[in-house]
Amino acid sequence: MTLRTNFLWGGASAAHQYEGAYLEDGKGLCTFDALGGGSYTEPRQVTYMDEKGQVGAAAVDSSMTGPVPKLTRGYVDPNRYYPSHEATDFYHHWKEDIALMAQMGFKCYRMSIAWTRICPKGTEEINEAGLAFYDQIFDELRKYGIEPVVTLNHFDMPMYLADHWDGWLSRKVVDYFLFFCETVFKRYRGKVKYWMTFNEINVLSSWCQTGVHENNEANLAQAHHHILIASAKAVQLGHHIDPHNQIGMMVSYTPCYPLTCKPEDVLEAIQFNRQKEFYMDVQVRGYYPEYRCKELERKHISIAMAKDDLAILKAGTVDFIGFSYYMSTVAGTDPNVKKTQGNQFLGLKNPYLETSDWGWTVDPLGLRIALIQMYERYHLPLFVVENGLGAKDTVEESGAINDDYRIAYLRSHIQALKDAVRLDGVDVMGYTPWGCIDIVSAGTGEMAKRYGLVYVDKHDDGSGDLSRHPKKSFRWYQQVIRTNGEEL
Ligand code: BGP
Repeated sequence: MTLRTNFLWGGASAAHQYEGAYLEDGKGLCTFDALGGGSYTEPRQVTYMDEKGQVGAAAVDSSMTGPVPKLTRGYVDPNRYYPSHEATDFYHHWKEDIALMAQMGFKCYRMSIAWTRICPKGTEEINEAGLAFYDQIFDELRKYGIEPVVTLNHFDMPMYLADHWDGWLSRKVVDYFLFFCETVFKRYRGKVKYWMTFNEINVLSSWCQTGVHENNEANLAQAHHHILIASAKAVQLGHHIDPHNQIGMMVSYTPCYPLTCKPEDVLEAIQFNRQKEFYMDVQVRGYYPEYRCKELERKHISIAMAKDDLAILKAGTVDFIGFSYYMSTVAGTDPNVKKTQGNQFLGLKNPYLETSDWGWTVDPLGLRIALIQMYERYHLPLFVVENGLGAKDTVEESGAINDDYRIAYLRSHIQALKDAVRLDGVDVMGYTPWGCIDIVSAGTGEMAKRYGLVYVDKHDDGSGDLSRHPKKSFRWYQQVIRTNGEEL
C-alpha cells in the first residue's frame, strides 16, 4: 500500500461557489455577492455604487485584480445575474449531496464556512441560524464517518467590512476575523478538527478577496501583513480552544519552470516561485524571508506593524500545508513567447504541454514536482485540497455523462501523488478534488466550466432544475477510494 491507511480521500468546495441562499436565514452580503458572471473571454464584473449614488462596474480579470474606486460601496444590481446567489444550492441540497459523498466513500470533505452566515456584517453580531446550518452539516458528515476539513476564509470578504473598513487594509478587521474564528472554533469543538486559515493566501489581490478598494502594491502588502497576522493568531487560538485541532495554511501552488537553461530564465523562475514561497515561509517558519524584506525596501514599502507582530508570526506557525494544484507555468526573459491562461498567476506557454478548454496547462508530473519542492523546503505533512479539470460535460441521450477526460486527468495526478510518496518519501495526508459536485467557477462565474464527479443541472443562463447526476468519474473515484488509490 503506497498511501497512509488513514489517507483523507474526499472532495472540495467553497461556500460562495456552492451554497447559494446568499441572503437566506440572516446571512449578510459578501463581496462575491456583487460579482457578476464572466466567461473565458469576458472578465467578471463587480458592481458598486459611488458616493453620488451612481452604479458602476469594474472588470475583475482572471488575476482578479480589477480596482474598485475608493469610497464606493458594493452593490447588488437587481437587473444583473450573480452566480453566487443560487450557485448550485448546497444550502437546500446538503442532505442529498452528503449522501452522494458517502456513496463515493469520502473520508473527508473540504468546505468553507461563509463568514457572513455567522457574522452578517463581519462584526461581532452573531446569526444563530448560520451557526445551526453548519452544525447540521457537520453532524450529517460525521454520521457517515466523513471528517470536515474547514477553510475559515475562502475569499468571501464581508461586504460591510469592505465598505466601511476597506477590508484587510484595516487592522480592525483582524480583530473581527478572530472573533469569527473564536465563535466557530468553540461552537464546533469536537465536530471539526481539521482547519485551514485562508484559501490561496498568495493570490488575494482583488477587492472581492480583500475588500481593499485601491489595490496598489503598498496597500496589498499591508493587507497581506494583516492577513498573515490574522492567520497566525487563528492558529494559536484554535490550538488553545482544542489541542486536537490540526490547523493548516492553504496556498495556490503553481510550480514555475525556466523557459530555457539560460541563467536569466532560471532566475526569472526563482523569482516567480517567491509569489507563493513568501506566504509559506512566513506561515511555516514564522518570519519574513530576507528576499521579501529586500523587495519591500527596493519598492519603498514600509509595513505598519504592531510591537508584538513578529512574535505573533513566530508563535502562529501551521501544522500542515494545504494547497491547490491545477497546472504548472513557465518564466523567461524572451518577450516574444506567448502568455498562457491560468489560475490567477499567468506565465508563459509551455511548448511541451497541452492545455484545458480554459487554457490551463495540464501537467500531472508538475504535481510530483510541487510535492517534492514543498516537502523538501518545509518538511510538514502536505494536503492536496484542490485539483481538477474544468471542462464542458455533455449529458448523453441515455443520461450518461462520460467524462473520461476528467478520469484521465485525475488518474494521472493521483499517480503523480503516489510517486511522490513512493519514490520521494513525501508525507501526503489527503486528496480532495475540486468542485466534487458541480459548482460555480470562481475565475469566470461559469457553470459551463464543470469540475464535478456529480453533474448539476444548472446553466449559465440561470436555468436548470438543480438535479444531481453522477458522472462516469463518480464510480471510478468510488473504486479509487475503496482500494486506497491502488486501483486507478
Ligand atoms: C482556485 C480557488 C477555487 C476554485 C479553483 C478553480 O483558485 O481556490 O475557489 O475556483 O481555483 O478555479 P475556477 O473556479 O476559476 O475554475
